[in-house]
Amino acid sequence: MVLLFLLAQVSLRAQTCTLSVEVRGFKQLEGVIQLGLFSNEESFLETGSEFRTAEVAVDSSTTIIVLEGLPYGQYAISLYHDQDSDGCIDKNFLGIPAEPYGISNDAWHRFSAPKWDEAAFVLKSDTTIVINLRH
Ligand SMILES: [Ca+2]
Repeated sequence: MVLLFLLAQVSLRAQTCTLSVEVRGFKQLEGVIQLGLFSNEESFLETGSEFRTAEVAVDSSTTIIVLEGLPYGQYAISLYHDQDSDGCIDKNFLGIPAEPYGISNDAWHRFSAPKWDEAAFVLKSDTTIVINLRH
């Protein structure tokens, strides 16, 4: 009985790891990085549907955001440099981001949002990814 209980404990505990996100391409060392981690296509880029969010001050040209305890799986990241720290991404009159932003795999289209398949990556061990900001 004890053994069965232990086996159940092991199998129920999801394997987790740490994801480090290195952000490059800052033009100004001020404000914060706002990061959204998404775990499926349906929620991708939907504000409020993030699997996890993070906010990190930008005070160095190399900014690394560490996300710990993530279950193995497929993820995609959207982030932006909130230069004025107002908690949202500023946009111009055309609705185009006026603050630098980045997507995992550096997925990008000139006139549309990137798709999940382009931005998604598989996480199954401690990993560091690099995202270059677009200006
Ligand atoms: Ca802003």
